[in-house]
Amino acid sequence: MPKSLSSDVRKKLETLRNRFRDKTIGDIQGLVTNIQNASQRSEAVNELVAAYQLLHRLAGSAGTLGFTQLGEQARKLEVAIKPLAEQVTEGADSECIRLQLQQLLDGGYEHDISSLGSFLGVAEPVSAQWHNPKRAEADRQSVVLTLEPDHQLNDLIMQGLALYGYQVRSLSSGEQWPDGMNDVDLVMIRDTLLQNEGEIWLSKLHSLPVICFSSTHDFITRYRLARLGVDACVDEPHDIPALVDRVEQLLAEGLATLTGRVMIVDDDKELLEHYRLVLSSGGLQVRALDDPSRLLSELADFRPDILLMDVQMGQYDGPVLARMLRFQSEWLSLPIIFFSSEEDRDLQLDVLARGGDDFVTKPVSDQFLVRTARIRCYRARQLDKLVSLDSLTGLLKHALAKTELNREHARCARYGHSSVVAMLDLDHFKQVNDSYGHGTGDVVIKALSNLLRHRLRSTDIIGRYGGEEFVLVMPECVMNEAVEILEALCQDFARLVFNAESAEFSVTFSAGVAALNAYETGEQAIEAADKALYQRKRAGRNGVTVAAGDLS
Ligand code: GH3
Ligand code: MG
Repeated sequence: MPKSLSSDVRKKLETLRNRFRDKTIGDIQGLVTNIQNASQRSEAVNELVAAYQLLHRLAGSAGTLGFTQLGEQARKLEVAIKPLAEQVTEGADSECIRLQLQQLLDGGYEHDISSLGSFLGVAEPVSAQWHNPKRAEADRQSVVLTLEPDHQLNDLIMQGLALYGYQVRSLSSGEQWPDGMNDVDLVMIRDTLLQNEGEIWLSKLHSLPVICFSSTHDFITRYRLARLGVDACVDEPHDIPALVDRVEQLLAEGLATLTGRVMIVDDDKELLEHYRLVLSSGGLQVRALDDPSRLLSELADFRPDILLMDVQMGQYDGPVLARMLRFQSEWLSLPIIFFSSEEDRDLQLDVLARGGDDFVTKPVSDQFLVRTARIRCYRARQLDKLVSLDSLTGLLKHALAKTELNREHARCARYGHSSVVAMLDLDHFKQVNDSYGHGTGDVVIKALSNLLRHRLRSTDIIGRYGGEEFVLVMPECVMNEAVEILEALCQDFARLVFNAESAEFSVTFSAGVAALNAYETGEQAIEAADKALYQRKRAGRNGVTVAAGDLS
């Protein structure tokens, strides 16, 4: 749903704008003096450099802060004076520069400079809006709305989804979209309901993800559904594990494209604060830094998805900082995007060659800033995931799960809290593969990982340890609690019905648990949980066993 800026953010943006206006009035007075001095005395021509730098800064920042006309005029004046400022830095003859300036001023530049301040009276209203589609907050039960005319099928879907911890609501066809449905996260709808009046229906769904139940495969129908905004088509909604898999993907994607961690570095304090406000109100986590010399320590502390940086920051040069960051392998893949008012494409390419990834040309509109940051954060995390997440289940890969486990072990030692580690393994899984094929086996593995992801806390660590073996770390959790949670999961997983070759079957899993904090190393805790798991296997599977050392 398009969401306007909250009045609090709007007020802050207005305050910033006023601060910029006040400061710029003084800056422009200084600019006029600089130009006058340079035009009157050849010893003062070096003041042209300060004048050029100010115009360059205004051209980059004024538009972003709402003074588009001022920014455009400053750009025009900047371009005109640039050759003279360059002559000054190259040490050309002062008197010759002074005469050229005089000529420029006589040709109308003097009038333009003195009337620059009048553009401070023309600002766009603070009214940026950006799309903030609904997002399921972490740890809140996701709400799914179903519109399926077949009552029996609808009941089956509702019960199946409830097992995974979704809250499910239903609406029958013809029923109006009731008030108070603002918490719905995803909609499932039968294709027949999308005929004729269906278009009106979908318009009510705003930007919610939509799964359509449809067994029609022809191009025209599918194209029409895609045009209506349907995100996924499912043939057989009674296959609950497959359906949940789709739901999980869509919800995770929706959430992921809206969140991200952005670090911004700019020495212009107003501009920096403006970027920070805009990005945070767009739902991103932001760390703003006006002192580039703290870049390395802040990066290590904040670990952003992307880094946005100005090209010129006082004594520091953005591209040089980018190159310096690449000295450390840890930051080799961090996307670095420069804010630049440079229109010189060659210079931009040069900067890219020195370690940057892309440019955003100043002035940057609020909407563009939020959208570009979201997309780039999402892409960056997708790439990161390819490296660290298991492709079948989306869970942490073995090595990363172990690293996280060791980190939690260290935290337990430092803060003295209790955490639990669990090893899980599917029971008689070889038989599943042998009877129904490897593909069906994969569906079962995915179903268990979805169940775990959905039912455990977002702070829990879930890894695919081996083929059909999983590792869990439950931080700040006592043993009784962990056993209770895992036993409930065992029972619910056993109730899931899988479909293959017109046969229905169920699968169970076993778990072994150990108190992470009770062992000297994370490795020893894993071994203890693994032993407990095999005790469980011998004791009849489908349940949870606590490591022997932890029972006392
Ligand atoms: P137990 O209850 O004692 O754990 O018996 P089990 O049959 O589950 O154990 P076993 O270790 O004999 O078999 C595990 C099977 O899991 C063998 C292997 O082919 C299968 N497997 C491992 N990784 C995957 C995978 O990614 N997909 C599929 N479909 N099967 C896998
Ligand atoms: Mg097994």
